[in-house]
Amino acid sequence: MDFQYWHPAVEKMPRDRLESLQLEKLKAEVGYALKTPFYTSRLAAAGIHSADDIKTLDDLRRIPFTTKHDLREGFPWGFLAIPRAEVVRLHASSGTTGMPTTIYFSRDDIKRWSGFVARCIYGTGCTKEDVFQNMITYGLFTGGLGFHAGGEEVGMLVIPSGAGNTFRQFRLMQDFGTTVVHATPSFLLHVEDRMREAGVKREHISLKRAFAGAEPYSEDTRRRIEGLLHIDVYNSYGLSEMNGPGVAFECQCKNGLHVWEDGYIAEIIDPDTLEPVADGETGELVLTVLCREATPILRYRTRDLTGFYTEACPCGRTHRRLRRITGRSDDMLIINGVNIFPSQIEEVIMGIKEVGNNYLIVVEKYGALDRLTVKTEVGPEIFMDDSRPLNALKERIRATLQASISINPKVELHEGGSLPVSEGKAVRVQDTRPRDV
Ligand code: DLL
Repeated sequence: MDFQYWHPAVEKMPRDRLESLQLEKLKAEVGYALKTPFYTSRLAAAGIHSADDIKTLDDLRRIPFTTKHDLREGFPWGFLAIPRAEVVRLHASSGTTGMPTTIYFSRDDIKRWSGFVARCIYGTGCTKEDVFQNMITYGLFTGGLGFHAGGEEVGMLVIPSGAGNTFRQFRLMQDFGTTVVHATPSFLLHVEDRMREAGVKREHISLKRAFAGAEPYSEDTRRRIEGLLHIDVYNSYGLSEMNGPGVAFECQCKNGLHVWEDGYIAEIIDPDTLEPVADGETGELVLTVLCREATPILRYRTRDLTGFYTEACPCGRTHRRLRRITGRSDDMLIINGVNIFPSQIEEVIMGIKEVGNNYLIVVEKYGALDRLTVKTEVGPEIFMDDSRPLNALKERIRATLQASISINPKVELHEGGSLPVSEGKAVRVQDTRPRDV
């Protein structure tokens, strides 16, 4: 196979040089961190007062972990390391109520991030001849603008179609000869379903590749999409705290995600003991950003469960590969690519006075997409046999939830005392989606 590298000297850099580069960048990043209110005190408590206190890569372990909770506590400016006037963009994590986690970028940060995404895209064999339809949400979510900029950097013709509106997507594919798409894996399956309904045949479109990520999916799902659409599907991993997409990506070998170690330091820890796991074992991924000056984030607990492949990749890249993410060490749900915590749903429904005390969150597959149903009990003042106020209440709950979590749920109302009550810890979430990762 002819492998294609965006930045061969970096992608195939010998490990010792790569690690020296990481140390240099880590020191710079600690320097930025010491300009933020949050890390100034956090690092001082760990005995780190200047970038020179970091002498080897092992010194990373002296730095305490950073959590999503810390980021929320630091909202809005606690993690900002540069003057506000030097910030050119912000992104915030999807679906969070109250205090979102917000990441700021300088102009150079955006350039570096686009470079990493371009590296991912080019490494799958794309060139400037390709037509790239970015079928993912634009806006505060990083998937849209992140891939958009990376695609332009490669020189592809980028169609900013955004997510949804399947029929328009087919139109665009046919009108402009789209060769590459980016979407969540569930949206890709949905597109395929709709294609058949719309009578669009495989030979009517020129699709060759897809980038699929932002939510977990299995190898079987990848194969299914590849078989149905006759394309190559590449797994794409990232998170808003680490810029967004472009953290780890599959190369043409499609066997594990290369983490760009000149941009990020990846550690795998045991989520209970917080100690590193043995090489190749599964644990929680912890990431340190090495390519951002505006919002340095050190040793971020991603909560994503994965492990490293220990063998070298035939493509010749020296950056280590992560296995497919198999789940999370917290209760965050990813519904059609949108992240939400059950507590956010609880906060909304419990704020509605007619809602009773018990509720159940059901997540299931509905066709290719995910469907969220929120079942709540109603208080005794609501009569279950009068449908008008019931329907109005249902609609109010639905609209309030949608406004706050960016997902349109189905709402069911149940009589007080009729939803199952568990004896021990309340079971509030029933996630029946197949988990065959
Ligand atoms: O999902 C960034 C992104 C955009 C990645 C487009 C890939 C493509 P967040 O909204 O902050 O950012 O969600 C990050 O999504 O911690 C994982 O739990 C999950 N996730 C992302 N990619 C994958 C993947 C974007 N390939 C959270 N496999 C992460 C499994 C994934 N889970």
